[in-house]
Amino acid sequence: MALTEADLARIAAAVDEDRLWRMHMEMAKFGATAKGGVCRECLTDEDNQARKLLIQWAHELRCTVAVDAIGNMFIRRPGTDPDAVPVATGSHLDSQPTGGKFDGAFGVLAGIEMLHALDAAEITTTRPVEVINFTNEEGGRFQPGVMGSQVYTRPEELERMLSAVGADGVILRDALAAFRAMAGPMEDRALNLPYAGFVEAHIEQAPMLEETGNTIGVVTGIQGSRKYQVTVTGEEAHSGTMPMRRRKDAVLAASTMVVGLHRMMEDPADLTRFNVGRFQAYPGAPSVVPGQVRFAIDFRCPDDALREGLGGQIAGLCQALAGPCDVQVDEIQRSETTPFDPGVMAMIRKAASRADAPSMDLLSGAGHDARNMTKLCPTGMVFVPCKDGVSHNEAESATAADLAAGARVVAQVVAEMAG
Ligand code: HGY
Ligand code: MN
Ligand code: MN
Repeated sequence: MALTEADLARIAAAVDEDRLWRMHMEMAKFGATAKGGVCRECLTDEDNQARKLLIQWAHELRCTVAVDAIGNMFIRRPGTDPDAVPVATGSHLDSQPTGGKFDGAFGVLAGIEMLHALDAAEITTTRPVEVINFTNEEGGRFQPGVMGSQVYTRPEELERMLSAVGADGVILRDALAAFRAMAGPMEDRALNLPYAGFVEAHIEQAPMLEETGNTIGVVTGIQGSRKYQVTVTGEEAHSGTMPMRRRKDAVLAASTMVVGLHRMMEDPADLTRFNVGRFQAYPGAPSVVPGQVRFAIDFRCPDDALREGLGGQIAGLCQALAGPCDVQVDEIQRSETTPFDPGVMAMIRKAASRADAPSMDLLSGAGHDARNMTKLCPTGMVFVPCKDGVSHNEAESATAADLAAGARVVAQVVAEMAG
């Protein structure tokens, strides 16, 4: 049954800014850093504690919690039709190693606040409503990122992802088993079950909303990206004795590649975003000529042709700059620029105006689980401002009022889709 305008307004009014803020501060205790951020990498003790609190909150709301084979968590509020395909919102509780309190957590907690608001407004939906906490969105400890939604929507990827080895040497499969043992018995959820709609709330992670004085970003899509792992192999040697001309120095070769790649990626239109955020030299001793370097490339660009063209030159340029070393370039993730559903975008715009929140359309430079969910159902995203556009940084900051505005929009859109 369709909800009325009055129902949607009641849901928006029932979103409690203080409760939502308190939940953020509670979650931010898990992995809290001295600089005010969080270090809560996927399936670490800190992430598992955050997951446990989420389970507790779900049970307090009389919702069920299910877990799938990659550890995604599904908190379900039943609808009147148990056979109806559900509608979901959600994001991720894991963080970057020097992350903030809001990237990811907001999307999950906005979902929990939505469940509170539906209860407070005494709304019964036809479809079940779910809040999802996706596993390993950030891709810091285990690569690649947005792993949970990738496996959920492409189950054939499960075995490869379960075998991912963390930066600390732990295998994801074992980390997941530790979480399951710690969390106790939970219902199992199959991968790739359908949804009738998905909407994800997130901080913008860029300064457009703040600069333009808007509270809600209606996200039109997510720019495409390509991620690579590069392994440069030279030969270890004594740094005081081996003549320079005879060395196979993997750091020298890899640094030359990084500089060359940055030059190649320079783009007058400023569309490309290129980053080498991890660069590890082995054995990592001052007196040993480094025998191996592994570095990670994160390359993004909204223009599909430009991204394909430049991405296609990465391996060749690395080969050309390898000098006496060998180089192997593995592409570990590739996404096209993905548009969101115009119908969901229209619902977000209307919900923002019902909540008296000024909105604008924008494209997401960051990747999100919502991108993978577009394979399953009509999908959209809601952005709220973050201070100075700063994210992936312990200084990340957002206001309680803006977070509540985002939660009001998500609650209405999910309720509208759930009928
Ligand atoms: O890297 C990203 O775009 C996101 O934060 N996972
Ligand atoms: Mn995020
Ligand atoms: Mn992030």
